[in-house]
Amino acid sequence: MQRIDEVMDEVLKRNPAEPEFHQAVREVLETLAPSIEKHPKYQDYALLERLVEPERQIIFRVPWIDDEGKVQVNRGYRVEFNSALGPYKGGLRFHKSVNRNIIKFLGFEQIFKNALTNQGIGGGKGGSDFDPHGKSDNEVMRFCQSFMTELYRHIGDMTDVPAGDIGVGGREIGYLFGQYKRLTNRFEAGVLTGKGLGWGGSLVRTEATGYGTVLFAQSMMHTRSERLEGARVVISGSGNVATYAVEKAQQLGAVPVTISDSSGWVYDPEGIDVELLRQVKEVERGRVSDYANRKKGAVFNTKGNVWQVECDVALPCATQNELNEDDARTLLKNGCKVVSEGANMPCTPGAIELFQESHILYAPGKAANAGGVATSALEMRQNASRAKWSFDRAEHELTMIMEEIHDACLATAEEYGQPGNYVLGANIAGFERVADAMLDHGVI
Ligand code: NDP
Ligand code: 2IT
Repeated sequence: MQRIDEVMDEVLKRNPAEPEFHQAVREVLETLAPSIEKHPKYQDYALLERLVEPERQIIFRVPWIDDEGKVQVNRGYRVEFNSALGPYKGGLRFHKSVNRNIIKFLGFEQIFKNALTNQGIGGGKGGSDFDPHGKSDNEVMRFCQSFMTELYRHIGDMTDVPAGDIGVGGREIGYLFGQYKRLTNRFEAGVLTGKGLGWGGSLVRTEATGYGTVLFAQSMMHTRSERLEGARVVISGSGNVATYAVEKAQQLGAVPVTISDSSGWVYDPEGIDVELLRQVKEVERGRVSDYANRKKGAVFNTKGNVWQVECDVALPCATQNELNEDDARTLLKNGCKVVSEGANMPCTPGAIELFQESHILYAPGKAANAGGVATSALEMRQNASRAKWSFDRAEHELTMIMEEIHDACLATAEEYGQPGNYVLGANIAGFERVADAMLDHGVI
């Protein structure tokens, strides 16, 4: 569609050298044509041009002192992309690969994901090129305090509510919250999510992304009268999302047989031991090779990747572009029938094309991993009412939200004549909610 091509050309021109951002925008724009044709209002008021332009981008210096007394300098980011549906909401990523391009791609995805949750949250993302690997607790604390010393002036429970992502978990949220509280002299619980359970956190937030990704896979399988029970599941990553994808898959009777990190991957044919995984990763901050050393029958590999293991279900839960066209071909050859993305944009465009051509069940991250941010919104609800829900209540709400997202994607795909196309369904369902709000608000 010419209108969409023009917007994409402009994005390429105005955002040079930002390949992941281009990829994320292209993946959304190229599915929107049927919606825009049906609703000409979406061509008015430069709606699309405004959608691809962040409302605000903040970049700042983060100086901190390491354990040797040496001054280190990192760069901090917060991209406040779209607030049509609510305060900006999205995680913070601490990883050496972080730059403006990465934060913009994640922030753009977050707009549509958050719209799909129906929880009244806008889209944003932030982070830093700080690498937490090998840093002491004190170094992480000093970094977080310095990061928040700039970030605090841009966030707030009605403005922008960060949370975790790669490299940011409970420990980092604790240090960030402490510094925010100290700088503002306010116990403003709703300013961050993923908080500790003793000071405003929600039960199930830790588990929510991984649980949701598996629940989404299960909902997709039910549309074909297939069952997760007894399925062999291949999972990448070994962090927050992967760990709780393993746990939920096991609870539902499936057998997850792999985990990975940036140094290699583990094949554990009897099924991953989630308690040992949590001990190695969450308590000891170790590597998947440490897991393999302690688990009988588990093998650590540095060649190849998890996608070469025969499976029924694949759950990429590590990082962007971690599953390419060759991997997709291998998965299909081995009989994989379901792919549900726990990570953000883990499958390359070539891989997605293969999944769609072969008509397996494929769910994009903005739908399948929305359980994390949805449960962050549940945390905000509890903070606003000073309530504390039980695990069962929070998990029940998460399950309902995941079902609603699944059904919205399916119904939208159906409405636009492409039944079973979860990519089109997720993009258009999210887009229309954001676009309608933007039109209501006028040109801002
Ligand atoms: P964690 O930091 O807890 O874990 C990340 C895992 O992915 C680690 O095992 C890490 O290995 C691996 N990994 C990261 N980068 C790379 C890389 N470049 N190559 C190979 N492996 C890599 O992060 P999360 O589990 O929270 O996040 C995983 C994915 O899920 C990300 O895409 C994130 O954006 C997405 N996500 C997270 C949500 C959340 O609530 N946490 C919500 C929705 C999506 P290593 O330690 O070796 O780097
Ligand atoms: O990518 C994501 O959705 C997240 N990292 C979670 C964001 C959040 O605000 O909970």
